[in-house]
Amino acid sequence: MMKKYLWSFALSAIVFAGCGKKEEPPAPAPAPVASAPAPAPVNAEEKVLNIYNWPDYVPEGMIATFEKETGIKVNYDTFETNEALHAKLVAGNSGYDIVVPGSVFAKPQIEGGLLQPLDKTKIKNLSNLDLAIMATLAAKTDPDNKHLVPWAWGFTTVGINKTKVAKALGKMPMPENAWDLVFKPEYTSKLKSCGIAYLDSPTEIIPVALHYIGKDAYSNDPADYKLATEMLAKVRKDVRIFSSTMIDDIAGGKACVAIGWSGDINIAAARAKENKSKDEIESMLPSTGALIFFDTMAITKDAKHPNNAHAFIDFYLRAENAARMSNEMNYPTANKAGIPLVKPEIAANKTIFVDADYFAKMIPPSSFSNEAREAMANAYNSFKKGK
Ligand code: N2P
Repeated sequence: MMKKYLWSFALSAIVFAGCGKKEEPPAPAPAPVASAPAPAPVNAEEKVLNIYNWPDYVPEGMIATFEKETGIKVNYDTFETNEALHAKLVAGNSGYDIVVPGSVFAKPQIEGGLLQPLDKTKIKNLSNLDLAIMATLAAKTDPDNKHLVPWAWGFTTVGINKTKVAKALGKMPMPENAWDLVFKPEYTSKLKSCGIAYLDSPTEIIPVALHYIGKDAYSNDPADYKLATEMLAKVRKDVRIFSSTMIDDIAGGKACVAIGWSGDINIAAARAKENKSKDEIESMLPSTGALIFFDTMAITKDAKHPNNAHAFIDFYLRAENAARMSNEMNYPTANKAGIPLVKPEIAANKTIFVDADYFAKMIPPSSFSNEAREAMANAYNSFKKGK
């Protein structure tokens, strides 16, 4: 059953470029010399690694395990939006060795020389990755998979507090298309009483709005952004929160309906249960599809600790670590070797590992030109300001 969704990637993948590199025969070992000087250390880097990732994405204790095994001290910081990470990379000297952009942003970052090619000889666990996903990334984002290694994938969708939404809607039935709950005035005017939250990022909201009005979610045409913001303007007064703390906002009851990320909505659901809330929280599968994202690890062009960065990427790619990410963070892994280690209840959760049928409906990521992103940010900011 798990195979089904993986195969659907194969359908969307263009070609499998066979990367069968020829192995060089190992060089013969040099004869020992009595007074040979001590060899220079292979890794002369200071034992530090600076990682910049999204919040709520790394299983508890995983970083500590890496530190213990390697003696490398990890400084782990988080960012809430692709825009925030991108601004740091463009400014340069971010201090970070590993960053985890969404593929929509990774593409311009690669093209802009902000990320360095990986030394694949240092990442033996690359072979654990799903070839179909890697082929998709190569075709759309990172030719020959030179720079990026998937951290996780997931989708942007609608999350609801079922209990509160049912109450706020009263006699009105749930719409067939869950996007109506956040974009259609008939619904938003009712749901504003229990709280509507949007992710606070132009490149999260404008693409879903474009999708909702039947445009290409990755349109680079500012005229389309105008149409999207015209639609959004009609519900602006009903949106309570532009959130960068979505898990807390949903689990803590500040929002009953949200545009959020699939795994985070599932984390909120689990957190509400832990807190003994009677409300049921659900990550929806809108009938017209949700927007897929791939978040990818990459090494910055000016990384001071590239060897340590490669060591961490290889560590994260161990099957058991990839599976822990899925099990604890509720996002599907692109690590094929890790799939058999995913807990049955996570593997069976259709809002984490979606069925092939639904997968086929989802919108794969693409990217935007720098000009398009600027126009989108302007459109988004004027939407946000208007009330
Ligand atoms: C963080 C999830 C980030 C997903 N928990 C969106 N890139």
